[in-house]
Amino acid sequence: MAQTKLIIGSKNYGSWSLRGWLLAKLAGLEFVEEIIPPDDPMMRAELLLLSPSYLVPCLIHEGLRIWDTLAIAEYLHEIRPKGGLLPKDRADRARCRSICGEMHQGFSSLRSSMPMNIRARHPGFVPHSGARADIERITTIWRECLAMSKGPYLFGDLTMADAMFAPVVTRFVTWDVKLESPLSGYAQRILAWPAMQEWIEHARKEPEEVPEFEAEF
Ligand SMILES: N[C@@H](CCC(=O)N[C@@H](CS)C(=O)NCC(=O)O)C(=O)O
Repeated sequence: MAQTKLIIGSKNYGSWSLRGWLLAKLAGLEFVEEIIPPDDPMMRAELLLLSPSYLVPCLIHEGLRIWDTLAIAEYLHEIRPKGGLLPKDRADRARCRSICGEMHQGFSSLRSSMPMNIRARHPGFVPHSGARADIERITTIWRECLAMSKGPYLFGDLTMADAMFAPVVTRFVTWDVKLESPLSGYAQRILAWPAMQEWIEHARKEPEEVPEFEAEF
């Protein structure tokens, strides 16, 4: 049988890649990763041909290509229904899907003005009003979920929602967004998730630097 592959971009800058990778880990999928280095145009051109949208992540499983993070999450839930990607309770599943959808299509101010850059630190950064509104909504989501589930993760055990919001946790570290309890504890638990630790360690060692993502905003 053909090898399962996950095509991803930079581990330091690629927030969608991180989500796809965490989802595959959460599902317990065995896969090889194929990394498109941000600074090698030939390699990028070749590998991106594998992804119909020219975007990463793209999962290749049993001859199928799944090229959108939310579609990957739902596909993984279909092939690993007991993998815990979605909560057991129907109402929780509905809320989990709703907040994943919100993360997938929204928070554009935060995403554009505070990009993921695991290695970088911007102490004292002041987000603009659009990003502040996004932070407010994200922290409200986390607070409500943790209050309902009692933690330790958004829906008790880890689910696709934690993978979808994990890059936001790293953004909050990079851009010095201060969190109070219980959100600070939640952020710490996401950072301590062994799969996150593995990703962060690789991101720190990644040699490539993309100047446009290194700029101060
Ligand atoms: N909605 C897409 C977004 C994916 C996306 O924007 N990926 C970025 C990198 S994180 C990308 O591939 N950009 C083009 C490139 O890197 O060449 C998804 O859910 O997967």
